[in-house]
Amino acid sequence: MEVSATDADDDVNTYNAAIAYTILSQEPMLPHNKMFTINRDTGVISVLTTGLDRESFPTYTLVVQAADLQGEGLSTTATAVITVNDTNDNPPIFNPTTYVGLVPENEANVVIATLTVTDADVPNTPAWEAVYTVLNDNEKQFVVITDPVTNEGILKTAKVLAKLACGLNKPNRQTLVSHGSVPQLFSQVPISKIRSLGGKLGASVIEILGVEYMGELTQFTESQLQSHFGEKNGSWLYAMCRGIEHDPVKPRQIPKTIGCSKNFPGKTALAAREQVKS
Ligand SMILES: [Ca+2]
Ligand SMILES: [Ca+2]
Ligand SMILES: [Ca+2]
Repeated sequence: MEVSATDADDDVNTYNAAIAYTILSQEPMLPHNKMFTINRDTGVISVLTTGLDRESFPTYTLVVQAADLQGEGLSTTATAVITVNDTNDNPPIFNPTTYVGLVPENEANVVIATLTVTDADVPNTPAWEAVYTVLNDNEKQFVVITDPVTNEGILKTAKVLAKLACGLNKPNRQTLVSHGSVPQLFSQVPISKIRSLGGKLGASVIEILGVEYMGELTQFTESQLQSHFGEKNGSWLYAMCRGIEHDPVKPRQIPKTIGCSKNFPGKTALAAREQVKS
C-alpha cells in the first residue's frame, strides 16, 4: 500500500514541499505495536514483522502523517485501513471425535451420522470447506458427503452396490455383497441395471464398447473410457465397474413429481363412461 500527499510550496529551492511520511498510530497494537512501516520518502507501507493472523486481527487501522520540511514542518494525517487476507493455516477439527450410528443392514443411501468439524479459516472458501474420507473402509460400504452450507459430513451407506444388492433377490431374500465379490456379481449384471446407466449413457456404452455386462468394463483403461464418454463419465465408469463410487449423494430438496398411468389397448379400451366407472 502506498499513501501520497502533495504540497504546493516550492520544492526546488526549499524543503517547504519536502514531504516525509510517518505512522502515528496502529490499531490494534497487537500482537506488536509496530507491525507496519512506512517509507519516509515514498509513502509505501509494508509489513515490518511476522505475526499477522487474520483469525485474531482481521484488520488494522493506521494513522499516517505527512509533514513538510522533511518531517519537521506543517503536517496532515490520513487513515490507512489494512485488511489481512486469509490463508489456509487452520486444519478442520472434529468436534466431537466419536460418533455412534445405527443403520439397518443392506439399506442403501441411509444417513448413519452427521459429522461436525470446525475450521477457523474464512467460511465458504476452499480453506474452510471440509472433504471427508473414510480411511478404513476397504469394502467401500460407506460414503461421506459434505453439506455445502454447514460443512458437516453426512456419513451414509454407499449407494449403487447396496441398492443393487437389495434388489437382487426381492422380495423374500436379501443379498450381501462384499467388495471381493464385485467381479463375480458384475460379470452377470447387465449395464443397464446400474443406476444412471439405464438411459442414453448406458446405451452408448453398450453400443460403442460392444459389451453387455458391467464386469466387462474392467478391461478398459480409464483414459479409454474417458476418450469415449468424457473425462467425468469415463472416470466414473472406471471406478464403478470395480464397485467403487465416489459420487456424492445429494440431499433431495425439491419433491419430485410422481406420475401414474395405465394403458388400455385394443379390446380393453375404455370407450364409454360406464366402462370407466366399473
Ligand atoms: Ca491464522
Ligand atoms: Ca487463516
Ligand atoms: Ca482450513
